[in-house]
Amino acid sequence: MRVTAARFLGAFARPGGEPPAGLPEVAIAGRSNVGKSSLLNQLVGRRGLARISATPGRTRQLNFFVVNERFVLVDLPGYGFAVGPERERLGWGSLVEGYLLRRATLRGVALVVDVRRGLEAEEAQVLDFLAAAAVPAAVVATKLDKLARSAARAAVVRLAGPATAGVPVIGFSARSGEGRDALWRIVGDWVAGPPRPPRAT
Ligand SMILES: Nc1nc2c(ncn2[C@@H]2O[C@H](COP(=O)(O)OP(=O)(O)OP(=O)(O)O)[C@@H](O)[C@H]2O)c(=O)[nH]1
Ligand SMILES: [Mg+2]
Repeated sequence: MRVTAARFLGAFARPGGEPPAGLPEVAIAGRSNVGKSSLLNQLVGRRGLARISATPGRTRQLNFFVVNERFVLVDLPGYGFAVGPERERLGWGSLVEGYLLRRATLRGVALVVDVRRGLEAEEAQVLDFLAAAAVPAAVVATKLDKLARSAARAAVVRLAGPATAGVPVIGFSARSGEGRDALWRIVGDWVAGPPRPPRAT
């Protein structure tokens, strides 16, 4: 994908307050501080587009970015930061869950995991949630550059399993750009593909 233009559309923190549904959207999900915003910046090739934070859990809103005036990338707040022990929801709350369930223009979700941590209970929960909501997903194992090449490859291979059945798994590094083309192929297919079927309820 050649990105010729990318612009910030806005940040939205109120359920139902998103911009009007228009262009196809692809959301980037994952736990706090995993590297979602860095991945988005690497994808579009604009270093400072999405804000990178050293403090986990900084992104509290849904941030919308229009790419090539053709589709929208949505940087979601991270989960797993404000989760109290009694909360079985992901700590995302109704804002993100409502968006994922109801956004008619949502075409797919890239679930970002740290290649060194792999899939944990929360990631399995997110994949279940997306499958139940009929949203296509991909698992993107990021920070590949933190491991030696062979260890990184082995860690990505280990992500294949029951939790990721039917879900593409790719390695990525926001630092080196590895995996960028593979992720663009997936995103491009989603964006060019059919819209989400209307919800039954
Ligand atoms: N080495 C390396 N560091 C990375 C990579 N991706 C992200 N980081 C670092 O990880 C930290 C968190 O990155 P962010 O992109 O802000 O993570 P985030 O998931 O958007 O974080 P929140 O929005 O706070 O949930 C930053 O210090 C980044 O520089 C990567 O591929 N390689
Ligand atoms: Mg972020």
